[in-house]
Amino acid sequence: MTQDSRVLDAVIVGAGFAGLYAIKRLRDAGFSIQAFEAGDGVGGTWYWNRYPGARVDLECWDYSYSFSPELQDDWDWPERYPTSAELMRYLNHVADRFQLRESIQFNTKVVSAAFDEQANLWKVTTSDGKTVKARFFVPATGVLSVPKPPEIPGIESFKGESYHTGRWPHHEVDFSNKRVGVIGTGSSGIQVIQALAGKCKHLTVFQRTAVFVVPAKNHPLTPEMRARVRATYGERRAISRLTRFGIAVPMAYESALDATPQERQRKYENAWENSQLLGFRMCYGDILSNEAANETVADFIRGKIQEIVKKPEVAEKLLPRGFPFGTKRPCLGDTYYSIYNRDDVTLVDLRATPIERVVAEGVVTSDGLQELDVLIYATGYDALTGALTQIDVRGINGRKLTEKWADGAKTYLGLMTAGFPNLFTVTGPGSPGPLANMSMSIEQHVDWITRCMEYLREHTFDRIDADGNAEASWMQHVQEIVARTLYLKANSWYLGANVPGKPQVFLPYLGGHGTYRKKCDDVAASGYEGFVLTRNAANESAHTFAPPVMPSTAGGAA
Ligand code: N01
Repeated sequence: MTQDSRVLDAVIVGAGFAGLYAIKRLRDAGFSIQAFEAGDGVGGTWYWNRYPGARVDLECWDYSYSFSPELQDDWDWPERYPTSAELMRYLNHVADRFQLRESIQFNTKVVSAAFDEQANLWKVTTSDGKTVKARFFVPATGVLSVPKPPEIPGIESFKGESYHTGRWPHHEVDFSNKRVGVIGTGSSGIQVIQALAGKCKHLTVFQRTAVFVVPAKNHPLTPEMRARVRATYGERRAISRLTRFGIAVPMAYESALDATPQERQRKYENAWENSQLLGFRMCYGDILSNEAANETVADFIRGKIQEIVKKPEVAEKLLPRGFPFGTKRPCLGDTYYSIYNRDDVTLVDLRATPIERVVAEGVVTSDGLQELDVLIYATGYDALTGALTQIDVRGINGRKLTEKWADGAKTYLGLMTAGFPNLFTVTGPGSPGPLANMSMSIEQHVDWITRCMEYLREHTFDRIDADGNAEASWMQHVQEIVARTLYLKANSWYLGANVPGKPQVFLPYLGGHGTYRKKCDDVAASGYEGFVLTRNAANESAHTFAPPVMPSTAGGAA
């Protein structure tokens, strides 16, 4: 083990959207930093997710950095929803434009991070056997970065090619004339399925849960559209920062149940035709909080599926049932349902015929063997906590983070977890994270963290930790808000329900991006209410604040 003699201000983990911005912001604020990235390039989630059809489901004018007007001005998005390749081009451009690569050590994983209480320093060990010390530890590791194993017996015995969507190889995969199987029908599965239908000899889709897929209506952007996007960035971002989802879309407050069936039909047709991810959720104020209201949307979409899919027995299998619309993330796809009208696409309903095992020739269900040449696992992620708990993180008294989070992650504001001083999470559990515009949430978190570090520097504090009571109140508040919604009625990754044995605690904060942003700003303005700020022993003693007041979520939960 080699010790890097430097004592840095911060170690950053990851070079995706969050890591790149953290490098830029902290460096600009005069902090000495070092970032580590497991991949051999920047891009984070987009570096790993290169499967055919991969693209973001938020529009480019929302899913991009807002920190630099010059960057906004000179970047032209070719399509409404950028592909993974386009996002990689963008993030590489950002890394070059702001000379971020010089602060990143690639092909290097952070293995462990231990807090030295005497020195108030994090000792960070990396996969190349080196250690480095830093005042602050900033894992910008993303919420969906650790692929979940498929938990199917025999996967190692398959003699064809197999891939996980979240670890797609960097070489071209040839599907022509091959029998391809896809296991999983979440956002990744829906995209890869649409991309491969008609591009291989036969496509077999193994579906355990049918999801709601609404039209993407993706299209190229004309020069006029691009000019309009650039001209309206400022206004759009300013509005977005105040909204529930971090996106400038109009909110609805009336109940779906107060509208006539004709009015609802009109609104839902409009949402279907002019769709975007939040379209249906924006039709009425109670879609995500009232089961009967939610069922009106679910019914409408089921009707569309039955219209599009010609074989009634196939359509029946594709109808999402058993969870409210929107409580598992809805997917976007323009051709998803129509591909099942093709003769070279087969849907296997795993509820009726479960997978028993994978064998050398393919997948065995209770109905027999499906022979395959390529098997794609689109089985999701150990979301929200997986990337952080993979690192051996130890806080005060050597306590392991995995031990503290054994019954579910606990944080104050999704920014810090008590007992792990000077460790900041970016869009961590307990923040709106994946239920708001991720790029905007990332900027908000990194800005807050940078201002906090500047405050500590200015006021000569050596350590900041979340107060245990403030953390407990915040996590209780997170649970109170979700309890007002329908989200707990689905087995989603928001809840950890997709990973066997993972504690099932709903982790994203549903009070809304705007409300949350204000809460974080108020906490900072109060001198970091709910945090404990201390100086080294020789200096002064602890500086604590009263437990925080929870934000009012006028307008209801997300
Ligand atoms: O993962 P998922 P994902 N046997 O967990 C099934 C973001 N994202 O990678 O629902 C059989 O949603 C599982 O079935 P079930 C986005 O936020 C965004 O697709 O557990 N099936 C499910 O169908 C998204 O929500 C974009 O019953 C198994 C699927 O695999 C998040 O990433 C694109 C199984 C997993 O779906 C995660 O999406 C891609 C098993 N053993 C991703 N295990 C865009 O921006 C799991 N499944 C468009």
